[in-house]
This record gives sequence, C-alpha cells and structure tokens, in this order.
Amino acid sequence: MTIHSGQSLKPDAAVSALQVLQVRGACPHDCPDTCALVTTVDQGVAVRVTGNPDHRHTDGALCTKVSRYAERSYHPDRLLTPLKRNGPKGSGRFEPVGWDEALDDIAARLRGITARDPQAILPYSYAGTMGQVQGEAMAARFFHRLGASLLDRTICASAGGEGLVQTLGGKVGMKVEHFAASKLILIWGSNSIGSNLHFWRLAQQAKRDGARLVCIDPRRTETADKCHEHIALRPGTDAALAFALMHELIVNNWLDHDYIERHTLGWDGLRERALQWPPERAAEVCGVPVQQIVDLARAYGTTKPAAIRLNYGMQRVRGGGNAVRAIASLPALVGAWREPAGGLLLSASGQFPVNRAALQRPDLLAGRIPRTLNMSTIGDDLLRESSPAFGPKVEALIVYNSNPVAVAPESGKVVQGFAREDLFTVVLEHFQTDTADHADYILPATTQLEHWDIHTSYGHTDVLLNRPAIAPVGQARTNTDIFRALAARLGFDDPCFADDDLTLCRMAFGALVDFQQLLDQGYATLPVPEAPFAHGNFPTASGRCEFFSARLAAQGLDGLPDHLPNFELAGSSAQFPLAMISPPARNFLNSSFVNVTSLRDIEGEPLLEIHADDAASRGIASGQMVRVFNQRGEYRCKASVSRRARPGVVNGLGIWWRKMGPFGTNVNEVTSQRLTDLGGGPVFYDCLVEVAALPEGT
Ligand SMILES: Nc1nc2c(c(=O)[nH]1)N[C@H]1C(S)=C(S)[C@@H](COP(=O)(O)OP(=O)(O)OC[C@H]3O[C@@H](n4cnc5c(=O)[nH]c(N)nc54)[C@H](O)[C@@H]3O)O[C@H]1N2
Ligand SMILES: Nc1nc2c(c(=O)[nH]1)N[C@H]1C(S)=C(S)[C@@H](COP(=O)(O)OP(=O)(O)OC[C@H]3O[C@@H](n4cnc5c(=O)[nH]c(N)nc54)[C@H](O)[C@@H]3O)O[C@H]1N2
Ligand SMILES: [Mo]
Repeated sequence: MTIHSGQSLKPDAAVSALQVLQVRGACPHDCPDTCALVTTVDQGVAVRVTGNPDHRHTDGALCTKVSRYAERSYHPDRLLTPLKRNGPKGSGRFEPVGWDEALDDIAARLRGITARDPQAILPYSYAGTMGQVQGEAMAARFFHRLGASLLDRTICASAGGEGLVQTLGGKVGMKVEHFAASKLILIWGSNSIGSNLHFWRLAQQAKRDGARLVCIDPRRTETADKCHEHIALRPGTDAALAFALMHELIVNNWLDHDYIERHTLGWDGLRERALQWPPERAAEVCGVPVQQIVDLARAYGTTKPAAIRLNYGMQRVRGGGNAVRAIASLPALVGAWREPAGGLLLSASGQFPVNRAALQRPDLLAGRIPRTLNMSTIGDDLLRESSPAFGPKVEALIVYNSNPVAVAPESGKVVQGFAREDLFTVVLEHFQTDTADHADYILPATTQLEHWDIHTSYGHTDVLLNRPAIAPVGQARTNTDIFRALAARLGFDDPCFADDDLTLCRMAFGALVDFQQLLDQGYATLPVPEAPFAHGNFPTASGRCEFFSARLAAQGLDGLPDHLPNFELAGSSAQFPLAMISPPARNFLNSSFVNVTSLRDIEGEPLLEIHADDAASRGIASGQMVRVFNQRGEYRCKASVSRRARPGVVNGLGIWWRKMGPFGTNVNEVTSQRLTDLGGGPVFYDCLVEVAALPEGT
C-alpha cells in the first residue's frame, strides 16, 4: 500500500517514475539533535533512512543508531499482533489475540476499576517518541477523561529544568548555531560526540577558528579526548566548581558590573556565598588540581565570547537542581549574554509555543484533581497499599513510549511491582522489552516510519513534521489509534476523541507555525532573537537573571544556589567505597536499539569501566566478570580497566535490557529511588557501590 504517495514525492519526475519515494520525516528519539530525516521508499518498503541535507541542523548526517532505523522497523522481533499473557506474570509467555478481543477485555478491566476509583489506573510514559501526537495527545485526553492518576514525568530532566526555570525563567538559552563563533566552550556534563553529535560539529568549527574547548565530566569520554582540557571532577560536585569560578571572577574583578547591576537579582547574597569557595576548597571537594580551577576561571573571565553547553548528565545527583542554578548564574557575571556566541544552553524546549491545552485537554478532568505519582519512584509506588496519604493501590498500569523495568531506578523493586499478579498491565510497544515481559496485554505500536507526528527540539529551535513513509508493519496501530479505540469502547463521546493525527499535528502550533511550510519542506524555524538576553529580558518574574529566587524562598527552600553534597558521598562508606555513574552507551538510545544486532555488536556487552588502581586493589583484570553491588542489589558485567574511569568512580554504561545482560539484571539494580533537590528527579549518578571479581568461567 502506498499510503501517502504524491504528498511525499519530491518534485522530481525521474524519481517518481521509478516508484521510489523520498519521504520527509523527523527523528523521534530523545536526543537534543531532533534530526530531519529522508526515508527512501521503494515499492512500499523503506530501504534507507538518511539525514535531510536541506535542514541546516541535520546537515545531511545521522548518528549510527538512527541510520539503522529501517533495520529497527523491520526487525524480525517486531511485535506484529496483540499478545495476551498465557504464563505466570513476568514469564514473558504470550499468545496472539485479535485486536477486538484485546481491546474489549482491556476496556472491561478499566471500566471495572474506574467504577471503584479511576485513580487506581496509572499511565506510564516517557520519550520513546518525542512526538507531540504519538506522545501525550490522544493518550492524555483518554486518561484525563478517565480521571486516572497523573504522572509526573521526571525521569530525565526535571532537576536541571527546574534549576534553569528558577534562574533564567524558562528552558531557554543560546541559539545552538552560535556556538560555532564562540572562543571558549565549556562542555559541562555532556558527552557531545555520543549524545549530541550535531552540536559537536559546531564545537569543531569553533575549535578550527581558534576556540578553546573544555570538558567537565568525571568520565574521560570520547568528547573529553578531543577537547583541549578535561576536568575530571567527582560526580555531584559541579556546584562547588561553579562557586570557585565565581570566587576567582570576584577576586580578579573579571565581572561585568554593568550587566550585573542592570540585569540580575540577588548578587550580594551570591557574592557572599561564592567568597566561601576559594579554589583550594573546591579542588578538595571536586578531586581535581587547584591549578586547573584557577586556569579555567581565568579563561572564563577573560575570553569573549564564552559559551557553556550544559547538559543533563550533571543533574542526576542530590544537588542537581542547585548545581544548574549555580552554573546558569555564570554567564550573567561576565556579561556573556551580550553576544550571540556567549551564554549558556541547557535546553531550548521552552522556546516552542506548543498548544498543550488543545492537544492534551486537561479540561476533560472536569474539576477532578487526581493524585500525581512520580515516575521515578514507580518501584516503591507499585508496592504501596491503599492509604489516606497515598490514595488507592495501583491496580492498572498502561505503559507506552517507555521501558521502566529497564530504565527506572532500583529495578529490583520495579520488577517486584510489575510482577504483582493483581496488577493489570498493558504495554504499547514495538518489541517485547523487559517491561513488555510483565504485561497482561502487549499491543503492537507503529514506528516513526509508519505514522504522522510533529516535533519540537531541546537542542535547536526548529519545528519538524514527520510523514508516514510506509504502511504499518504487521497489525501495528498508532498510539493515538489505540487510545481512540479504547475511548470508543468506554463510551467517551467528546468529539476530540475523533480527531485524526494530521488534525492533531495542525493543532500543536495552530497559526503560530506555517503548516504549509512544514508540509512542503519538513521543518520551520521559530523566530528566536539572536542574543536573547543581551539586554536582560529574562522570562523570570523580575525580568532579571535570578541568582535569588523568591519563588524557591516562598516554598521554604534556599533562595540562592548552594553546593549540596551527594546523598551517597564518595568516601563516606567503607562497605561501598566507589561512586558509580551510568551514562549511556553511544550506540544505544537509553534502552532503545539494544536489540538491534548491528548496534549491539558494536557495544559488545555490558561493561563497567574501572580505573587501574581500583581494579588492582580488588584483583580485577580487564575482561573479567565482576559483581557490582550495594545494599539495594547486584548486577554483573565485564570489567574494562580503562583510562576513561577516574580513581574512585566506576562507569556502568547503560542501558542494557535486563534479559540481554548476564544474570538478567542491569545497572539500575543498584541505583536508588531518592530524589533531587529541585524537580523531583532521579539520582542515577548519586550511587555508591563495591565491585568484586567473579571466579574464572562465571
Ligand atoms: N547515543 C545516545 N545519545 C543520547 C542518549 C543515549 O542514551 N545514547 N540519551 C538521550 C537522552 S534521554 C538524554 S537526557 C541526553 C542526555 O544528554 P547529556 O546530558 O549530554 O547526557 P550524556 O551524554 O549522558 O552525558 C552525560 C555526561 O555527564 C557525565 N556525568 C555524570 N555525572 C556527572 C556529574 O556529576 N558532573 C558532570 N559534570 N558530569 C557528569 C557522564 O559521564 C556523561 O559523559 O542524551 C540523549 N542522547
Ligand atoms: N542508570 C541509568 N538509568 C537511566 C538513565 C541513565 O543515564 N542511567 N537515563 C535516564 C533518562 S535520561 C531517560 S530519558 C530514561 C529513558 O527512558 P525511556 O523513555 O523509557 O526510554 P527507552 O529506554 O528508550 O524506552 C522507550 C521505549 O519506547 C518504545 N517506543 C518508541 N516509540 C514508540 C511509539 O511510537 N509507540 C510506542 N508505544 N512505543 C514506542 C521503544 O520501543 C522503547 O522500548 O532512562 C533513564 N534511566
Ligand atoms: Mo533523558
């Protein structure tokens, strides 16, 4: 079937005569780059997925993962029919059933629970697709109408996001393209080559034009290898480093007093705090040489324009929100915002005027205020009984666009919760993931090649449209279609449940984005000022960069940023002396692509990078199997004695499917469910462990 032939044709007669279509789309993955795709379709089959050369941010290039997108969509393990459990919970045993049987039964189960209390039903979703339509549009309408529990979607970015909002006023910052003209770039808590490849191209351009690149990361990443300087600080000590930089800016008078005076709030208080952080103190806390801090401060204080590419890697610790507040204060101190190539970028997502009220229809709650559960504590929450404080026990879970059994912290508890025989679980998926193994019903969902969607980005400021390139594989249905079908069975008759996907795409921005342009070229650029805060105009309550946040103070929190040591502070436990971080493996996207053979072959197997000294004192050799454990649990993998690990810190590269790791567990077996200072985020990188060699042949 050629679903959208004609609409998707390039104006190229020779191509169309051969029945080969080039369909413009958008990469759906949770990555700052949000690339524009071109899928080549031959006789209804997607034969190649490439980067759109016309889209300047994509520039015709894709990462290795997404260039395998067709391989993923036609994967032999792709789910082709609805499946119903026919073994014990979690056994992974299923039998195919028809769509009507599955949907009728699911609707009946949800109706029964709703009659008692709809809040016993919990949606669980994240960013398997970042699309505004296959993400929270029809799904949100459905759950709002039902009155189900609300989900606080904190698992990735909420600590840093909240830190940014409380300082700059929104998820806003430099336009990414201007990094190419910076003279000093701090790549802070980010492995650009692995997870933000198109930014790295801009950094390379700046480097060729004489810019200095500094990487601030406990791990010696491939990005750190290619920067001029690598500051390998201990996890969770970024605020201490930021305060020491401020200290040096103050004592050397590298401050832009005019900018501070006109465009910031709370300088006296911040100044007083910063003066308590001479470089010697920070060097002690961060575990780096004093001279490195002093040199960085001098570079930052005297190079113009200086830019910071902050990313989410550094906010997955107790003090992550405060650390972002401290770092986001730096550009105002030196007046870096005055120029387009100066300032900071953590996320651009606040630039997009998405009409979420129209897409998600919170008005369908009709005055009800359901409880909100934090997705980062799903392990504990699935194990809670009904109580006045908690509300009803969770009786049904509908999972889409996420693989919580692999990605949520403290997975021992997550698995225990998902294994409850009295929990009714539906999983919308492409593959039988660890989470799908625990379902009562698995429903096959379409991939990005098979559906419409519209995309924002957190790394640039273009809107992208995704057209379907091929017909759904097998009996797969879109997320939207599945929720429409459930809505119909539950008798939800609001006309919004009949909106089709193209209508939803148009609704996302309404008249604010030229939809014809999206149809014609696949992307549209938002009008964003080149140097947004050159003259202040921060989207905060005061219009200033808020070193002091009255909103935080009103919540009884510290109004100024501070350094908050990790919950699990390195050196504080004799039993578990090593700090563990678990950043992504380059060829996976969280737990997506782990089952794509050509990519898994590149990664090999789950690895723990460990410094030679830490390995030697434990009798661990490279390639040996090890146990990584703490009071929460244990996982096993191969040790890689590696210069990428600093002393005292081990790097457990993620996020493998549990069932593809040795002994059926992964790195989240040891991470904790504690939450960050701001935003209620997870603390994946605030985790102490011990590592021990396993006997040969284990
Ligand atoms: N290839 C690939 N790309 C991805 C992803 C993926 O899984 N694979 N995931 C995507 C997602 S969901 C996200 S949120 C983004 C994340 O994008 P980034 O936030 O850029 O995250 P990472 O590349 O994971 O970089 C995190 C880096 O932070 C370092 N780090 C860990 N703890 C600390 C700390 O305390 N301080 C400092 N300064 N650094 C620390 C880690 O060693 C790692 O190199 O990437 C996206 N892109
Ligand atoms: N230890 C540790 N844990 C981490 C992290 C870490 O750095 N260390 N990173 C964290 C971060 S930053 C994030 S964002 C989370 C990510 O966690 P998740 O958002 O759960 O991301 P994925 O693991 O990629 O799982 C997404 C799932 O959605 C499915 N999917 C994709 N598109 C569609 C669709 O259109 N329809 C349906 N129904 N399904 C679809 C995919 O097949 C995939 O199985 O993990 C977190 N977990
Ligand atoms: Mo993320």
